[in-house]
Amino acid sequence: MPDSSKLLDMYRQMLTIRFFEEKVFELYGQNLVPGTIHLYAGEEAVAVGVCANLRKDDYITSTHRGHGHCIAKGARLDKTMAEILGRKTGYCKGKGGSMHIADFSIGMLGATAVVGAGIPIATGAGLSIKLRGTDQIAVCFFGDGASNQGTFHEGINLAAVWHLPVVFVCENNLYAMGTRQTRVMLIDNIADRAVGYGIPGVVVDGNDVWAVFEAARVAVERARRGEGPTLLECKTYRLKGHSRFDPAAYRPKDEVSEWLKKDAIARFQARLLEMDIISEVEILRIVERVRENVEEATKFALESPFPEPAEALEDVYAAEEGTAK
Ligand SMILES: Cc1ncc(C[n+]2csc(CCOP(=O)(O)OP(=O)(O)O)c2C)c(N)n1
Ligand SMILES: [Mg+2]
Repeated sequence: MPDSSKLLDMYRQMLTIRFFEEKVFELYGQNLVPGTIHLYAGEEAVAVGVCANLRKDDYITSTHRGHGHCIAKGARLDKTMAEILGRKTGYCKGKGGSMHIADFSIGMLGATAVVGAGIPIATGAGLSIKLRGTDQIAVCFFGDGASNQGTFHEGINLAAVWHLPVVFVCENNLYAMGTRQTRVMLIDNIADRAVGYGIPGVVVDGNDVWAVFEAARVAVERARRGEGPTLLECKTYRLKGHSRFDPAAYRPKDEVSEWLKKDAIARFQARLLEMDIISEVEILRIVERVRENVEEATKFALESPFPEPAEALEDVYAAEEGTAK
């Protein structure tokens, strides 16, 4: 069982992601976010439960819905918000935006707008770990929709055959844009596909952070021991539509209300209270502090300059050795 301070950290991180996403949505409504946004609210237990098992030098690859992965892996809120708002102080100097945040210093290899593209990148990271002989691991987050891409088959099969230290985490939120899983797959559990690659496939309640933590722990330990990859499917649900102001009218009302009852933060909070790990007063204090952190990050981002147009082509190609940038 994770100790109390670890559990409280996980609670704080889930709240941070939720409040951060609420703020991004608000800023988007004020026309302050260039491009589009895909919010992670509702799915916090997956990123937090998985990343709570990782070291700073472990790697993750992320998706278009990546803010939660960044925060859970230890990204700074101010630089993340600045990137989303297209500011020069952001992780990618404001030129990547919401879907292209990377920070190699914390092992965050990057979000990507190309669905399924993180899968072979995580396999590549796993191969690099194996060739260097370290005990790091790589975790790949991707959606149910991404599991129908060719990259899923190629990336996982190769990682399995080479026993690479990778954990493939499928965030099954039942929809790929407006397309329901049942319209494009005849299986209930995406984890069943693991059989085709000869690796363990595990299904977990993705709205139960404790369950995700435990399932990920087993997969992470297996990968670190050099025994190869696991496919971990986390059943979850996004609170908002796919992106921007998508009202998600394609989701039946009773389905939405059922999932709202399973909200990961409310459930975890109730459990921590029940176990006497936290008190109502401490909750109020944490909530207030987390809100302040998000406000500070937003202020930093809003006060930061935009990149200069002349800088647009900088950082596009790696500099050759021995030459200036
Ligand atoms: C290769 C590719 N095909 C299509 C798209 C358009 N697209 C963006 S997000 C998305 C749905 C992805 O669904 P899923 O993998 O379940 O992730 P979720 O959005 O549910 O987190 C699609 C089809 C894309 N960005 N890249
Ligand atoms: Mg999905």
